[in-house]
Amino acid sequence: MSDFFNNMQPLQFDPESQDLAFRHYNPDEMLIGKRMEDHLRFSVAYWHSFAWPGGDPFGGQTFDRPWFGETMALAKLKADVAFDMFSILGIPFFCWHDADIRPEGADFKSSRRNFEDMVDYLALKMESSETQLLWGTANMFSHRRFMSGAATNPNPDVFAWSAATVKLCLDATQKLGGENYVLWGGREGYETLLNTDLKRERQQAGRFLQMVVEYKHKIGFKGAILVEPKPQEPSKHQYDYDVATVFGFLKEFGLENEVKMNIEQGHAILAGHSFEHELALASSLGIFGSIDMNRNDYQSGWDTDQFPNNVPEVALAYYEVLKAGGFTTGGTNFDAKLRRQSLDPIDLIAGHAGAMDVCARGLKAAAAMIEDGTLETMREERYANWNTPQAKAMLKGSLDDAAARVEAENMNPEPISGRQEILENIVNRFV
Ligand code: XLS
Ligand code: NI
Ligand code: NI
Repeated sequence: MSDFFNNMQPLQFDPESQDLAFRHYNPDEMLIGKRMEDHLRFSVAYWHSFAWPGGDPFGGQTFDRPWFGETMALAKLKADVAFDMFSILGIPFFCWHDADIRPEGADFKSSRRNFEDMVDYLALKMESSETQLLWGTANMFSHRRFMSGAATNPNPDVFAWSAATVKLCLDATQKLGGENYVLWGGREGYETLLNTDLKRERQQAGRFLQMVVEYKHKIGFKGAILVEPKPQEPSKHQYDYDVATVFGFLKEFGLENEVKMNIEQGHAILAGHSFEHELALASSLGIFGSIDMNRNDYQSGWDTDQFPNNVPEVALAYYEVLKAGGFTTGGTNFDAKLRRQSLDPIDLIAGHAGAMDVCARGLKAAAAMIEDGTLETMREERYANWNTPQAKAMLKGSLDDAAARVEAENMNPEPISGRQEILENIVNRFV
């Protein structure tokens, strides 16, 4: 136990509270047959809350945390504070990158030792905590050695370093009982095609992912391997652009039954989609895994990683999650950071607590829309004519068959209203 949060007690569910409390997030509340906590499966991102110094492109560190610095003692203090926050929030999961939890060593070996010692320390902390590991991942984008990519690097030694890093992180994820392993390829892309062999780089990335899956099976890791799509930032163009692009990539390398998606709200927007589009598409392709629930600023156009605060948006996202059958190994990870002026310990708690409430409201609305059923009924009715034997047979027939039927039945299809406004009005009853 550290004194960073000044002995703050766990937050309670109290809809009337004028103080810091959950007004909507009530872990035990039942919604369509499941506890709210088990629907949402919230997770804290170690990197934003405990490793990020508050910098922006025009200025450096604004946060003054007592654990900043590259020593093992400070890394342990950081972990103590993290677990204090997990218990104040009653958060069921957390996520890390290797670089968030351990000090960087002088070479690979010493970084590995630091990492393994910190994994043991986290295991110890987890013994006396309710918080489990949602996923682990490797930071293969911050250090300058990854400046030209990890698996897609023109230098094969960086590929090797990356392979060694993921191996280590998968072992650690398994050791800590992690439910998933995530790969986000921040620099798996390019700045200019003038210096880039795109064909070769995609092959390298595909082989790398196959090697990760092979290793997962070798060690018997039971969790899911998840890829997190993002179109750009930091690279000008990233190969894991969006769900559709990654699905094509998985098919090409025979991985479509091995890898699922970790879909981030802000990344969906950067790719020119809505969050619910990416969720619905992943679900329809059988590759829906988990979500990173953090929004962008709609004016700045960058991945600003803000806590969610828009209930109608969040409701439509959870509507798709529920229609997909809900999370299995996945969850709702707040890959979100405070604004750089939010300096105080209380800001960290309030940021997460508020986001948990926003998600709870969204989930309640989504569950109510499912239970009400009107939206789904209207959607199904729109396709009702496809249930006729003639319509079903048409998909097995030829262009000739269809053409013959048009003339034989003297068809003259009349357009039918799509009822978008009516549907949006129905959604508005619930949010
Ligand atoms: C960055 C990504 C990153 C991943 C984990 O935009 O969202 O934080 O979630 O590497
Ligand atoms: Ni992101
Ligand atoms: Ni993310």
